[in-house]
Amino acid sequence: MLLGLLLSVPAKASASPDIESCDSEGNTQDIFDPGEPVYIKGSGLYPGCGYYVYIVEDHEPWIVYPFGGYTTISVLSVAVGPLRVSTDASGYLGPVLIWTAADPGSYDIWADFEGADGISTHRYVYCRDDDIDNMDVDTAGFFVIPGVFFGSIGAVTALFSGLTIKALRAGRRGVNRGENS
Ligand SMILES: [Ca+2]
Ligand SMILES: [Ca+2]
Repeated sequence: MLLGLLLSVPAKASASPDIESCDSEGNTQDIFDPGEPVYIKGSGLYPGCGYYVYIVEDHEPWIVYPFGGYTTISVLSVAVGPLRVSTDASGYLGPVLIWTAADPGSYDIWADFEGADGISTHRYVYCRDDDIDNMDVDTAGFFVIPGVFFGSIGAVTALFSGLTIKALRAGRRGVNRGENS
């Protein structure tokens, strides 16, 4: 009975396929420094199959075929790809290097299913056989921003704090002098 149920499940290894931006060791990472390498990992995908991976500028909304206005490659701004990747026999993917040096911006990742014998697919069309990395940092799958940007804000804040403290100290000294005279 249990075996029958197991055999009847669809080809995908998991009910919730997932691809994710990550580091070289497969740890999920959604914020990168410019120039940092971006990797992809996946689970619950079609086992032993190929996907064409694209990094695209953050897109909204992703509309799955065959709903009206469904998302195709023509409305996407491709930053990297396609890069053909393969899943293992259990439907896992990567970590695979997909971008050697990231540029600043907000991005989604699209894994466009290549198709397999007996499975219909739609290349260049976002359909149910595909998967996306989306909505992790606001509406984007990942975000690339210079760490030094935050560093500068911190430095400016520290500078102003220092000036404020100096002014307060000077004021206090003035008060003290006034008291002393
Ligand atoms: Ca998005
Ligand atoms: Ca992500």
